[in-house]
Order: sequence, then structure tokens, then C-alpha cells
Amino acid sequence: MTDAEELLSLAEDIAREAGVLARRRREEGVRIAATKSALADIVTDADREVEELIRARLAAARPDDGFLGEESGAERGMSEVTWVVDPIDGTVNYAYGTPHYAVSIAAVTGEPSPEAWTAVAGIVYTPVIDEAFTAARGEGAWLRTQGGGPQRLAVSSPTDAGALLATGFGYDPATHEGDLDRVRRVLPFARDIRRAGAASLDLAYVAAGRLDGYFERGLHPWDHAAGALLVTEAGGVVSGQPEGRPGRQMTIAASADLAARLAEAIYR
Ligand code: LIP
Repeated sequence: MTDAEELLSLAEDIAREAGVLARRRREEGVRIAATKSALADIVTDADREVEELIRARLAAARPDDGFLGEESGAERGMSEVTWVVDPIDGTVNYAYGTPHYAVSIAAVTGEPSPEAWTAVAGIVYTPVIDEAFTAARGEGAWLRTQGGGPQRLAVSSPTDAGALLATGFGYDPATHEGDLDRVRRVLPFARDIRRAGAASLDLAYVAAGRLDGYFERGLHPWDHAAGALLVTEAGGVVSGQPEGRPGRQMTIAASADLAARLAEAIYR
């Protein structure tokens, strides 16, 4: 087993345990613990509890690694590995009881910033339907479910009907005019637009060919760290800004041809 595959195996065990906790807390009832960047940007007690579980399991298994989590922040490690974690991506869906949410865990090496890191392992696990989208660098991207064998993932290409695209809108209403303008610019070559509310799953679905492409402004590192590796290991490309990497200014994920067409429309 390669180092990347060992990191992925650890991440998958922890993501599945974290998903069980998130689902149980959802069934017990969810409390909004606080708002963050805007009134719509919420965090639940479960977000915090699930991240604490993930962080504790990673520290027990690999105490020298670094950590960057949505709810508990960053801590540099002594090893070359940093774990980038969104404990419940799709928090608003989760709070409303919509089952479209995921645990996203990525292992990256190098400088722990999205402009510089190298993602080496990633998992996006959605506990309600028990789908684990996984990738180890150089080993392809795979869908793993409890009920069947692993299915290799591959990005799709749009049909003559147009591209099935996904996007998102930021928590800050002041950004919505720009978000809508980007939708207007891509609609001429889209068959439809999806807004499902969990960036990591949007990226996983691009990797799986369930979406042709995805674009969103304003993502945090933990939103895209694992999903971006899924897309590239499934034969797609992930770009954005700055320097063409996914970041707060933009994330674009698709096959190479569609990603170029999205970038031309979005940045025009
Ligand atoms: C969310 C993303 C979603 C985006 C939301 C938010 P969270 O992450 O998954 O795509 O549109 O603004 O960033 O807050 O649920 O972890």
C-alpha cells in the first residue's frame, strides 16, 4: 500500500465514523450554535462535535501531522502532512434536515495553503446514502459503498443538449449579483443548473460524471481540498484563481474542454 493509500484508508475509517455521528446527531435534533461570516452562515453543535472527533482520531493515529478545519482552525504539524477537514459540508442542508451533506477529509503535503499544497488523499463521504468518493494521488478516483465493489470514477462530457452544471451562491447577499451574472454567462451552453448546497459533493459528482461541470466563487480550502483531488484523479481539471488553482476567488471543475469554456465565459 502506498503512503497515499495508507492516508486514504485512515481518512475513510474516520470519515465513516464521523458520518455515523453526524447522522445520529441530526436524528436527535440539531441546534444552531452560532453564525459566522453572515446570518446565513451557520455552525451547529454537531459541526463542532464531528470535527472534534475527526481531529482526535487523526491526532491519535498521526500525532505529528498538521490540521486545518472549518470549525477549529489551523495547527501546523511536524510532518509533511496536513489534514484539511470540513466536518459537515452542506451545513445549511444539514440544519434543515436535507440529507445532501458530506464529511470531507483531505491529506495534503507541502505548504498548507491551497495555492501551494499537493493533495495526496481525499474522501467525500455522504452518510445518509452511504457513498464514499475516494482518491489517492496517482491511483484514480473511486466510489465505495458498503453494498458493492469499488466503481472507478470518470468525468463526463456534455451532450448536444448542453452541459449539466452546478454552482453555489455565497452567504453574503452582496455577492449575489456577481454570482447571478456568472450564471447568465454560462446558461447559453448549459442544459441546466443545479444548486445542491455542498461544494464537496458537487466536486465529487463532477468526478463521478453525475455533473458535467461545477463553478463557484467564495469556497474555503476545506470545501474543495478533497473534492478537487477526486476530479483530477477522475480525468478532469480543477482551476480558479489565483494562479489557476481553486480558491476564494473561483473554483472551476470539469473535463478539460468544458473547464476552458467555463473559464472563458466566467472571466470574460
Ligand atoms: C458550503 C458549500 C456550498 C457553498 C456554501 C458553503 P458549508 O459549505 O459547501 O457549496 O455554496 O456557501 O460554503 O458552509 O456547508 O461547510
